[in-house]
Amino acid sequence: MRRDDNKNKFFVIGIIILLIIGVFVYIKFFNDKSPPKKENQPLQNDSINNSLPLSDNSFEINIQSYKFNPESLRIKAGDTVTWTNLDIVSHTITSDSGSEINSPQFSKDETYSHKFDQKGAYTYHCKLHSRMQGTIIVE
Ligand SMILES: [Cu+2]
Repeated sequence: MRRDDNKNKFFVIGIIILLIIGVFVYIKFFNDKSPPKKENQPLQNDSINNSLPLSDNSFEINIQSYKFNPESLRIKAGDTVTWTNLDIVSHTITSDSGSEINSPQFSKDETYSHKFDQKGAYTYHCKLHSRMQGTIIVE
């Protein structure tokens, strides 16, 4: 009777130890196998370089990774420039002079357009990120 009790005890303890080891091995295996966490960002495989004019009097500048692309653009008086924000954060297009260009904050996939009627060199920046700088030269 007593011998059987001990046998059962060891049997149960053995099962518990095996279960603990099993769970431990399973967790380790599962963690190693789990793929790296995905960022909550859509993939952007179609990174088109849009520095080409859209038409004769319309140009596009992409904002990506806190940079204007192209940073410097040469256009003619009467041309329109459209900035497209590809970053997940908002940006602005703001003239260094304080006039000419003064966009509101616009967020991902939103655009801002401005028509340049006067010749000149227009330097601009992002109000939220002062290191973002660009130039539009209107001839
Ligand atoms: Cu910005």
